[in-house]
Amino acid sequence: MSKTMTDTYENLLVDRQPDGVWVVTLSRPAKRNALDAATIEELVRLFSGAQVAGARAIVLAAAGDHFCAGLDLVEHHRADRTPAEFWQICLRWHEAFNKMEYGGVPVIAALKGAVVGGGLELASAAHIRVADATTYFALPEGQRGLFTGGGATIRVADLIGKSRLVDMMLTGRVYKGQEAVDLGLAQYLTDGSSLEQALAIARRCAQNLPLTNFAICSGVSHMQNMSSLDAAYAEACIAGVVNTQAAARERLAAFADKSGPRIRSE
Ligand code: 1HE
Repeated sequence: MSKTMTDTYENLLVDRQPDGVWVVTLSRPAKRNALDAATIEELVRLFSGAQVAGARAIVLAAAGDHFCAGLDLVEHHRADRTPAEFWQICLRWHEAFNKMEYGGVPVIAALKGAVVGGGLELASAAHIRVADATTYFALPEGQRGLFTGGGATIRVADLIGKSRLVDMMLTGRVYKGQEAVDLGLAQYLTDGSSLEQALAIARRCAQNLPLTNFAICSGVSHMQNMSSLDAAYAEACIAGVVNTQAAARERLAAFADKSGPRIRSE
């Protein structure tokens, strides 16, 4: 059994289901799942080991009414950190979120209530975000005399563009509902439970071959960091590996002999 399988966590609940879908629940509801330094370390540990431990897809969920209230402001206040100390804290946030985004396992965030500040930075490192009727997005750092430190300037800008990001940071503007989806803050909006929908999406993703998901959930992000010329080269290289994998032959054979599924609009 790998180390991750035996790991225990204080601030995360990890439910490893038999089909390889893991449900990871942020579990500090009394603090609205605010991210203290210990939780960030647990996220680093979890997302560093998930692919090797056999996770096929991960639902990132939250206990209580709110997904995540961002940086633990009380811990930050009490610790009275130096610039160098908070620089290091932010690097650990980046480590955690980069392990999510580049780790090769699909991460589907089941959002509800507040997805604010560092909570939005966390959500934006997931590959798929599902919002429900209660979900709202904001970057209140500006009003608190702070600045984003967990990747909003990169990932939230990727989702909604620089000018909307700057507006959110300057004014604390809140987005929710269909408008949030139309802007790109989430890909799905459900009238029901975001957890149920995220689970259904995760189960669908988990049916893909692991190497294919690994390429999608690390390669695309890496390629976004490259010039178009280099990204095209890297895409060809990844396709060379993925599209010739032995495990894909069965699926290709099923298409060729007409037993495999056809893509229909309904
Ligand atoms: C917290 C935090 C937190 C709640 N750090 N403890 N993020 C923010 O500015 C959001 C700050 N939080 C809020 O605006 C509200 O708490 C919520 C809208 C999320 C929820 O409101 P509500 O009325 O349900 O809860 P509450 O009464 O405000 O808080 C309940 C408890 O959670 C209370 O603790 P208690 O011990 O007094 O019961 C709060 O102190 C605690 N709590 N949010 C610490 N964020 C790498 S840089 C990232 C920059 C940032 O993320 S800045 C943070 C932005």
